[in-house]
Amino acid sequence: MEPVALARAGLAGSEPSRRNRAATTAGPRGDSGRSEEGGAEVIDHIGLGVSDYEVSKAFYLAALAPLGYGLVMEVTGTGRHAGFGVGDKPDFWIGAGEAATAGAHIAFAAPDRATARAFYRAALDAGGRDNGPPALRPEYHPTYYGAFVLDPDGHNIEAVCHQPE
Ligand SMILES: N[C@@H](CCC(=O)N[C@@H](CS)C(=O)NCC(=O)O)C(=O)O
Repeated sequence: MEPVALARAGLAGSEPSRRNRAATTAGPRGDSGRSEEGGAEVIDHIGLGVSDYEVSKAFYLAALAPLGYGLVMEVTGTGRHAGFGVGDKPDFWIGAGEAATAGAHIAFAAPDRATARAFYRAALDAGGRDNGPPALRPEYHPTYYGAFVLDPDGHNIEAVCHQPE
C-alpha cells in the first residue's frame, strides 16, 4: 500500500491501535467484525509458510512477545500450524511444509514507540536480521514510527506505532 493510501485509510490517526484495543475489548472470536469507528475489519487472520517450523515458532514467540502476542493454538496432523494472537484469537499463523516465499510484509501495531523498539530488540535477539531500525518514517506520514526485521525466511516483519509522542 502506498503511503498516500495509508493516510487515506485512516491509519495515520491518533487513536490507540485497533490491535491493541482488541486485546482488552474483543470476545473469544475477536469481535463482531466491525471496528469501533464502524468500518469493516476485513482481514480476519493471515498466515505465512515457513521453511523451518520450530525455528520460526521460536522466532515469533520471542519477537511478538513485546506486542502482547503469544501462542494461542497449535494444529498438528497433516501439517503443523501455529496461531499467535493477543488474547485468545489467533490472527497470525505460520505453517510448515508450505512454499516459503520470502518477501511478504506484515506490520504489527505497537501502542507506543517503546514497544516498537522492544519488538526490534527481541526480534534481533531471536535471530532476526535488521531491515530498518526503529525510527520515524515521515515518507509514510509524520508520526509513522516503524521498526523492521527479516524473519528466518526473509519475510519483512514490522512493528509500527502511528501515535505522536
Ligand atoms: N528498510 C526500510 C523498510 C521499509 C519497508 O519495508 N516499508 C514497507 C512499507 S511500511 C514496504 O513494504 N515497503 C516497500 C518495499 O520495501 O518494497 C526502512 O527501514 O524504512
